[in-house]
Amino acid sequence: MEPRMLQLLFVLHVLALPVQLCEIPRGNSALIKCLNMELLRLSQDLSEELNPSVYMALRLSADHSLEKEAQYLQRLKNVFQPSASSSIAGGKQKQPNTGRLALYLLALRAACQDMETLLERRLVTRLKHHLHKEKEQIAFKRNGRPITSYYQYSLGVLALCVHGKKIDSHVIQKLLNAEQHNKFTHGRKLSVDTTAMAGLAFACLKQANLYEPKLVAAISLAVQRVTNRILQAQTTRGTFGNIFSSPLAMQLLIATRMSKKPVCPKGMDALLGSLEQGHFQNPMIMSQLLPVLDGKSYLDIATMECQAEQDTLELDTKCPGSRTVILGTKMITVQLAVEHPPNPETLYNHSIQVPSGSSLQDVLRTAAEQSPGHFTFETQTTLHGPFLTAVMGVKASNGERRYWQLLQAPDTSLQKGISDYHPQDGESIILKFSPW
Ligand code: B12
Ligand SMILES: *[C@@H]1O[C@H](CO)[C@@H](O)[C@H](O)[C@H]1NC(C)=O
Repeated sequence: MEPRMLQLLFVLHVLALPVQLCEIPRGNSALIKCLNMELLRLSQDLSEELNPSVYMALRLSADHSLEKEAQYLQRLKNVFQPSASSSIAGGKQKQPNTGRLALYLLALRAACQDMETLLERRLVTRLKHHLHKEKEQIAFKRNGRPITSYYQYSLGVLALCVHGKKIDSHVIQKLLNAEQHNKFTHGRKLSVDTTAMAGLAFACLKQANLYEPKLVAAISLAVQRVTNRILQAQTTRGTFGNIFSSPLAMQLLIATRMSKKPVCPKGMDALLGSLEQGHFQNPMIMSQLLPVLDGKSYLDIATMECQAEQDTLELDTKCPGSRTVILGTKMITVQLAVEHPPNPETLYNHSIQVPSGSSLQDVLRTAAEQSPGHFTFETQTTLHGPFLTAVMGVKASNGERRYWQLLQAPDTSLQKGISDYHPQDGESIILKFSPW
């Protein structure tokens, strides 16, 4: 072989090396296939909330069940883009917010949908309009915040970018400012999820080739800073932030080709370990995780071609049945308290008996049955599951940036929502009206 050829081979080898280092340890392909199968099953379950993120995960996967994916896309379209005819039948739909619209646009790109038709162009315009309004809200006063959150703002930027659309430089600038002033936080703590999503948006903008050199330089710097922040958030266990923010954090490392660092296999091990133990039951989180296990990120949607795909997802793959918790005959006791600072008294504090295996939502329902008119609560369906919006008449209003935080006494914030969390016997739960 010619020396130059050898040189080239060497260079290629070195280039390939980083990816190799963060390969999925062998023997996990069945585990990953089962996650894929479970998401496919959820997409067919009509009682589940329609979720564009689930569709994106199915599309980014190496294995497919094309007919089922097409069916799911159609159902998404019916809800997110009701055509003239179906809106007569179904009445007026609630307009999706910035984040949902962004996820839907990402899903359309993952379907290689033609975006030049009137209907699709209108969607892009609508998202641009949403981002414009979010931007105005940030500029409205010193320390202004977006209408929704920087997470959804980033999703919006990412979606337009993945479609190759040029984004208003002021909209980008606001996200850059937020990064520089450490605004990707909840309370005083860094939100790894938000930081990762902003990082994905920056990484896409950096590659877009649509902006002035000065802006590109600022974006590149932001990619670096955000990535470093994620790397610093790695715990000794290998997770970035908690286990549920790790999928998005890993997506960022994959997108920025930081997967060569030793942090990557450690993060991957943590994810696979938790997957094996059945910790990923929430469809939204599962949909953020699956691409990672295929070495993909949401950025890869930008280059999807949707050709030569084949049905390779075998429906008879042997997987552990979905781990639905069966209610026991034994009763357990859970202490439930409600706090509304600065009010020093607890508004409510009772011990509640429920069958073992009950969710926190079941505990709340039982409490409401036991003290009708006293303990009340309301929830709202989201892509993540039921979100607790009001307790004893106190509603978390949107602009106020307050929410009902779920705590294990005295002050451990729960990492799961009311329908996913299953308290143990003797556990003490506090619902606390908190700022974020
Ligand atoms: C922003 C955010 C919040 C904000 C939402 C307010 C707002 N106006 O945006 C605040 C700070 C209030 C919040 C609260 C909580 N959150 Co939160 N949140 C997020 C984040 C970063 C983005 C969500 C989003 O905008 N999605 C995109 C839009 C398009 O989808 P959506 O369905 O319309 O979004 C709404 C819901 O996601 C809802 N929401 C936010 N968090 C949660 C959590 C649960 C369990 C549910 C059911 C709904 C929900 O608020 C969004 C805006 O309305 C995600 C990160 C992620 N990886 O997904 C974490 C995340 C979903 N949250 C999480 C958790 C644990 C919580 C809490 C349960 C924490 C606690 N101990 O109290 C509470 C919810 C309590 C309740 N009242 O039910 C976890 C869920 C993990 C899991 N196992 O599923 C995540 C993944 C963060 C993490 N890594 O730990 N959250
Ligand atoms: C609720 O009551 C229990 C026992 O009556 C007590 O131990 C606990 O501290 C109280 N919790 C709160 C938050 O006040």
